[in-house]
Amino acid sequence: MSAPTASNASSISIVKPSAEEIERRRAKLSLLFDRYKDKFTTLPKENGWIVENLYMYQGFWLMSQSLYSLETVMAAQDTFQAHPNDIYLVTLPKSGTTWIKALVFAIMNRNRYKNKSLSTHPLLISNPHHCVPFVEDESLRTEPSYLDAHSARLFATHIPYTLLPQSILDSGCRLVYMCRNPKDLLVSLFHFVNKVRGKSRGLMTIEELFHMFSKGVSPYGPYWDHVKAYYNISLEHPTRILFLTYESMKLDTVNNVKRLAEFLGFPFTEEENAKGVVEEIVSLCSFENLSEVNKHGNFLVGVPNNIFFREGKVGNWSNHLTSEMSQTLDQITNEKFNGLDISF
Ligand code: PAP
Repeated sequence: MSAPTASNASSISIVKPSAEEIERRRAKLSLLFDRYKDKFTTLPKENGWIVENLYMYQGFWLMSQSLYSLETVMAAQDTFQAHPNDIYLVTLPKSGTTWIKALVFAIMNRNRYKNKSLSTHPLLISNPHHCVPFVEDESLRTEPSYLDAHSARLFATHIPYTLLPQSILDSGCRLVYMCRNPKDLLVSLFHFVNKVRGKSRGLMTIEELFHMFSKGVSPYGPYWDHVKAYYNISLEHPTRILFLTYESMKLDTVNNVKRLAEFLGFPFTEEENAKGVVEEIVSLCSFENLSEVNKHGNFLVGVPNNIFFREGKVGNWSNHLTSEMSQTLDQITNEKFNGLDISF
């Protein structure tokens, strides 16, 4: 069988935004802060993890006054237009967003780069986050991120299922959801949050973050509600939503990449399988390779590219959580996921 659609991914100009573009986006962001500011003065709030506050909006905790925030989610809800052949990669922060972005981008664009020098592949010269835009970011762009809107467009998002822009729900497009063991996710967030906060804003302890996380107060959380909603909908619509875990991806990346490609309509041909194309993609997107490519430079001001690459392992939580913390999180997870076939 051939893979006729592997060249049908929309082209995206994968360049780091210029200083002027960043300035224009910043101006748009402050307009959004202004436009939506009255909408959440009455919402319950808690201390934010990265920025000052998290607000409870339609059942989920979202940051405000930041790039990926209540305001940008509200703007996406108001203006984002999905297309039926779009693909959305959905994750909670620190569930493997960077990895799944790289893998799906590499799967969809494999024919575009196959005859070119490997060193020109976007994943070898830029951060995967520059290759796949966030839905939450889209309203800030001054230029559309996709020129050819008729082909499959690839986006990522952290937005909970019930808060997705209506056009995504209505369009019938495909979604891939990747979740991760909450204990590893929490530890990954702990490191990320403190790197972003830096010493000037005061570091947060794992105890503080554990306490908030267990209560459900975490960016785009409660963790369990986010995961459960996508899991349930993936059972109802298995051809629309593919549910994956970071842990199963780590365990058998090759077969999961094949599964992903099939699901997305970009299956590998027998010839590609025989030539080892799947293994090439897995190696291109490996933690070792991407962390080397992203060793230097900044993704955003104050956010270095290497912040997205730390250990890349399963089970790192055991170096940071006490056995009481681990037991508490296991207990909550067992209760919340009772009857669901989700294991890590
Ligand atoms: P984001 O949601 O802010 O984009 P995300 O990419 O989901 O972050 O999370 C980063 C985690 O994925 C890090 O996990 P750690 O802190 O436990 O180490 C990071 O190391 C891991 N990661 C990044 N790239 C890869 C990869 N290619 N393979 C496996 N894990 C990866």
